Amino acid sequence: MTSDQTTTSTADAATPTADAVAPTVGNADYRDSGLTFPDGFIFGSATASYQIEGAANEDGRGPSIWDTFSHTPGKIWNGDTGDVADDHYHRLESDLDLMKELGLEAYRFSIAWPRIQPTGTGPANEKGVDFYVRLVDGLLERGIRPIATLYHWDLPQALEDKGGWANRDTAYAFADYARIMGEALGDKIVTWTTLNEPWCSAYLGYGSGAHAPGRMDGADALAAVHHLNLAHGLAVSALKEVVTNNPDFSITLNLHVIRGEGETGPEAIRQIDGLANRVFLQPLLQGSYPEDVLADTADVTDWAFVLPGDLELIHQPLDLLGVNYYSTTLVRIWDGISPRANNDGHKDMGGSPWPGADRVEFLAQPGPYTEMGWNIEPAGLEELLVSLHDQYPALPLMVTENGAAFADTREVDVAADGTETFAVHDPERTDYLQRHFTAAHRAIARGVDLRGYQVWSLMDNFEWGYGYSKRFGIVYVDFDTFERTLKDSAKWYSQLIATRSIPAVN
Ligand code: GCO
Repeated sequence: MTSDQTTTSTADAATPTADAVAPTVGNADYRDSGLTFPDGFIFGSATASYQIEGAANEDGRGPSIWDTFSHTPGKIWNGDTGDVADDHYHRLESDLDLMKELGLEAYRFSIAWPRIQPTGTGPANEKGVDFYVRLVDGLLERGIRPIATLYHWDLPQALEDKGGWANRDTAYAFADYARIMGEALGDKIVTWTTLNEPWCSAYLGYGSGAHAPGRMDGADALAAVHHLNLAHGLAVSALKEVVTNNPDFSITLNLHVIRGEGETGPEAIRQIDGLANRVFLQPLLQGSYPEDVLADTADVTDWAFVLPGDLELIHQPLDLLGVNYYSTTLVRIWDGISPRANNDGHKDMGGSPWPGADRVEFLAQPGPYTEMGWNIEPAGLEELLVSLHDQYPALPLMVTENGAAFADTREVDVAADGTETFAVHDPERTDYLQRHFTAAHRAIARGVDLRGYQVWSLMDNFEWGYGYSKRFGIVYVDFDTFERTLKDSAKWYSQLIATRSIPAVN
């Protein structure tokens, strides 16, 4: 896919087209409409198992680290848990119908490992496998491409009890689980994603303590980084042995778009880029760890957990790289005197998600902001996609998550004839999506091989440490009745999918 294949039409002559606008000028306006996406570009939406399924104790599912963590007092806003979540497990058919109604071309979901292997090892739990077979068959019947993620953070608790991702054995257990799923669904899945955001699993789970399992140890976090990378490589190899339909193999990373402030900015960027981005990209795509990261973290760990041969196992050919993008990061080196700024966008539970980078400060950034307090900067998405393409020109990309939380409320709209319907007017989310789809389109126009875009999220759900307090969905969920209501942004997105062209927002 090149810019030649991208057609640009202008619905409104006053609206600049991608080609007419100078790329990446600050935040620019990024409110183009009428931009048309290339044929084959896949519009979809994403969710994750623990965030939507519920049915935590049904059909043989074992406990995951998120069950344990969410049931630990003080870890989650309001004491919320994923026990019931969106009750998606019981509402599968109607949720599939909803996806069809929206016109989704793809659905990115994750498989709950503890439904498949309740203790993380051993034979498959057939009822758990069956749920995902029904999900995938239901998607295919409706003409929706299944994009399956094997791990979106719900590690079986029994594996955590043996050391979790800090233990090398977990990587091998993951490959066995991948093989089970490859055997069950290996003729149906079009894109296999091994891991979602290993940055979060490693650093928030084992460093900062903001995510399950809530450990706070820099050495464990770095061991987790390596074992997650290894798990990815082993899983791709295992899947390749059993699948029969020539799918794409991928991983999804939450790469950080990092800006620096002042003269120490470049050094701070180097350190955070190493820990956040290069410690994943380089082993996955080039088969080595960045020397500067090994040096920066030498006081935290000796990296003895990297065994001979590991990097070859990690460095598997990738068909697609999944990119999750929400906002940017601003850093500099702390002067050691003033209070140290810590605005890295994650819940502060006491530990650090940045082992070895103790002198880096995370600065507050200019708004506007989403309900998460994250700055809205569509230019960052364009910049990220273009820079990945420049570094790895042969690697196709897909936006596997982008979206925003806002404080939505459901209202009753009364039509002229007196008919009452629920409605959720969420202009901020539509505006956010319009700007980020524009950014994606501009990246395509600059030659990026971008294959699709999965909006986060299909429906409001359990937002990890923030529980149900943050609504990311394009579909509103009433957490008492579980009734689903299309937000205005969902209707806007439907129109985008139907026309393949960014609709204007009034
Ligand atoms: C992530 C996860 C999602 C989140 C979303 C909003 O990227 O953190 O993949 O599960 O819900 O990103 O924080």
